[in-house]
Amino acid sequence: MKLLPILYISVLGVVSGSWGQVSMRYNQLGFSPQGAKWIAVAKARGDSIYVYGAHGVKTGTYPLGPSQFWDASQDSVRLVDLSGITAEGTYSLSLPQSPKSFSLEIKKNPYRTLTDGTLKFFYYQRSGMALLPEFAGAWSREAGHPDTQVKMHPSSLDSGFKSSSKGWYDAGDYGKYMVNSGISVYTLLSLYGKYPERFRSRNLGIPESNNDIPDILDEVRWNLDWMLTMQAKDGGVYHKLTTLRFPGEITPAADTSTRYIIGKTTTATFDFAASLARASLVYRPFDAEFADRCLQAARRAYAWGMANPDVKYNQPSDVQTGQYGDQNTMDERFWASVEMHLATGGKEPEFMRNAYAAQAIAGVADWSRVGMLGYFTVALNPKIFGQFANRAKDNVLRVADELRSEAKANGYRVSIASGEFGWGSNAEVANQGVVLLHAFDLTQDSSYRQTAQNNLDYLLGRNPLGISFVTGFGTKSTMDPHHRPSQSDSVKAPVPGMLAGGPFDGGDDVYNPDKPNESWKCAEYRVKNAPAKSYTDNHCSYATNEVAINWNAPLAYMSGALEE
Ligand code: 9MR
Ligand code: 9MR
Repeated sequence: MKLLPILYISVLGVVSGSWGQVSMRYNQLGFSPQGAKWIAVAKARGDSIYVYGAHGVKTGTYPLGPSQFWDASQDSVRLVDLSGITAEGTYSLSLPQSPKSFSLEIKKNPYRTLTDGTLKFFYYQRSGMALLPEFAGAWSREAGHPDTQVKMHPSSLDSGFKSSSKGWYDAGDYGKYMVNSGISVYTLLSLYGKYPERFRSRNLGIPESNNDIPDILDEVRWNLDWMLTMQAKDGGVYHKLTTLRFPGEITPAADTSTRYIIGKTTTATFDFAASLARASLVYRPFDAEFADRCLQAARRAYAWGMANPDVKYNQPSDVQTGQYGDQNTMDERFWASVEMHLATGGKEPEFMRNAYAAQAIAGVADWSRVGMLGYFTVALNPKIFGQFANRAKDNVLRVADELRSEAKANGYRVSIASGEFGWGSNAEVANQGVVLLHAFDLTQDSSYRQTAQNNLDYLLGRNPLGISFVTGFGTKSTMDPHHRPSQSDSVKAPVPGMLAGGPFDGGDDVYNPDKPNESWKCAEYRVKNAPAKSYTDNHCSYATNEVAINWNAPLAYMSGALEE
């Protein structure tokens, strides 16, 4: 007995000494029986890997592909294709003569729970509601931010107080931001619109689960109800609702500083118009009165946006919360025009005229670039958009083709290029996946779908860090995100189902010895010239480890689309 610990240590020594660096990076949630199964192997010795099935029975030996270097991570990996293995089960993977083994799952619908988990995240972000244990489990908490008496900041051009309750917290902070709400709501509604039958009876375990409306729509409604409160009498839409500065690492209920409605902008107004126009279509079969309200509100917002085409966000000097500032309002105008055209059945030619005067650039979408959302809508609805649908389809395919070739240039098979690692790079990967899935819908060319799957594999483990960036999902996943509810509760595990922002070497959150008063910042974590490795799983890191509604939404879209 006494000898055992010594033996154990010496075995460990062998592992880390000669084999510690070997790693296999792959989707930690596993693969479906018929799906492609690519594993990236780093620091391999030899040219093949061994795969064992149940009871250690050898399934086969699989060859490693050529070594591929990626400038974004400054490392090389070799790919192995296990797609030939189609029987469900848990497999063990190892290299010849290596004591280290890795476990891989093949099962039906491996991403179903991920879809539900990423959607449930929005429930955990609810403002103005207590999260009860029956729905929130260990992450139950008191209500915070009732927002029934929100102060109008002078920048809103209104005065007094307004009730503006419900809505989702944007991210790791407790603000509610209109620009970011627009793309998040739209992405979830378009996921539902694409696969209504998939979501009809899915139970997310939220307070509304027992009503007759699909849970995903109940969840989105929580935020739509808030958005509707943010419209001014003249139709314009306020930019955000936050405190003047970011609160400390406290629970929602403890954050009792005065909240303000701040700014009124063209981008917020068009984003509101676009997403509420879409909501009017999606909710009509369930609640015609609500659908009418959404369309009315969208019309008024749209008219304000056309009459006030260039009101940009200027952060007032007493405000320090997120800006979501955007210098270009044309893509928002385009997107809103397209959604208004669809929502009104193509019967009011003015919307389409305005859309095509707007000249939006087609590129991967994010909160500031929403042109692609409009192109999706046009391309998918040829009956309404006529000749424009083909042009829009060309735009989508052009971007998708670039992504598909980019993905072949690195051994992780991910479509993000080294120059595209910004704040929230994981969301860029997910939004690229959304483009690829639309390209697949428009052509049925399965190579687009496979590239989207590759991006999902990247987020769930086939990346230079070998980590799943989704909390609670995978064998080694993000544990310490910049997310105030997770930081301030007593549960060790973070709220599940959240996508971390991901690798980025901007270093906004890195401690600089010249600024000793910023002692709360992170120790240096960046890897020189390797943005894809510049990540730290520490709550200090809002530039790489925060979570956000506009990052989870495209992940939910990808997971929902790829689950069957
Ligand atoms: O928590 C804030 C996060 O949501 C923002 O993305 C980030 C950048 O604006 O700022 C975070 O808040 C920090 C604040 O700017 C300075 N004090 C420390 C806060 C928490 O790290
Ligand atoms: O997602 C936003 C990113 O594109 C910006 O570079 C960054 C700094 O302005 O802000 C991000 O958005 C944050 C927002 O301003 C406040 N809530 C947290 C968001 C995610 O970090």
